[in-house]
Amino acid sequence: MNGIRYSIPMHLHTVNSIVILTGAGISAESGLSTFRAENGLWCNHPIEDVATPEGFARNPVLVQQFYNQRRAQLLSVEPNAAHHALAQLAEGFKGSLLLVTQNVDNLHERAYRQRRANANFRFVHMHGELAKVRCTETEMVYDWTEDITAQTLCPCCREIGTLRPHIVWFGEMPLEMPVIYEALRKCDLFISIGTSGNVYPAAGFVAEARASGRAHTVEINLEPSQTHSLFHETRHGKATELVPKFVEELLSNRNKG
Ligand code: BV8
Repeated sequence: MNGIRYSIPMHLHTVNSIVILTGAGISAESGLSTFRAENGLWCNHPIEDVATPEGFARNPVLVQQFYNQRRAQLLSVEPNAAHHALAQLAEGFKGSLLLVTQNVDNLHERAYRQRRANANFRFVHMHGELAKVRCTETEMVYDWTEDITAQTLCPCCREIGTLRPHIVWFGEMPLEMPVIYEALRKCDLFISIGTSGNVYPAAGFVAEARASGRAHTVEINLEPSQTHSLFHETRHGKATELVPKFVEELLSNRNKG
């Protein structure tokens, strides 16, 4: 289904503050599995086994293997046209822009690293990052591209068994929530891209943005999400087709001044 309910209302060329939320759907066309599709990540690995602190305590080897495999996969995928379009927005949009991703891959940063994002651009991985690990003793976070095994020595406490993926599991507090909520309260455009709207608090962000009465809200997704009815505007289709078009509209509207 490739439906566009409304075109961008012309008043949006006055947009000064944007919040963008992305989910697994924006990385799907780069070859990374989403979570809830037929062959998705949660179909082969029950959430409680691999994405909860209890699952990690029960079987750390299984959980480390689950993340080792996904971390290694980062080396064989590239950002797609949707990631690059958002990087172009980060460079071309002169107002304040917060990009919040639920994704733990590094495809957004690899796209905007190829551009000069402007000073008003901020980026948040609210569910953590595959390319980072954390010491469970000291909470120190380290960039990490290798596997973690039962023999991996922690760089800070020089122990084995103390490193975990720097990932927010179910039941854990997502990262940078105060920054996110403040931006949602102030934004005049909220865009949700490639998420099913199943996971909170991210799925509640559209309601947070609408609470101000000022924000225009847009869903860009392959199909209607769980929260699609809360959006002023929905565009259903592939991210690599719809996101570049949306960014082009935004940047050309903005330039009309
Ligand atoms: C928390 C890391 C306390 C792991 C993940 C109400 C309020 C607050 C909490 C809850 C609540 N109700 C329930 C909860 C608890 C729970 C929760 O939401 N459970 C759900 C299952 C009901 N939430 C939590 O535990 C969170 N912590 O609540 O702390 C708190 C309370 C209030 C305020 C602050 C704190 C922690 C949640 C984080 C869990 N960790 N990830 C990992 O990645 O391995 S969540 C996991 O789901 C991923 O991060 C993923 O990003 C996220 C969401 O999934 P999606 O990204 O949407 O992926 P999905 O496959 O579902 O959908 C993909 C979409 O893309 C589809 O719609 C598809 O159509 C579309 N698509 C596909 N291809 C394309 C496409 N679109 C465009 N183009 C394409 N080509």
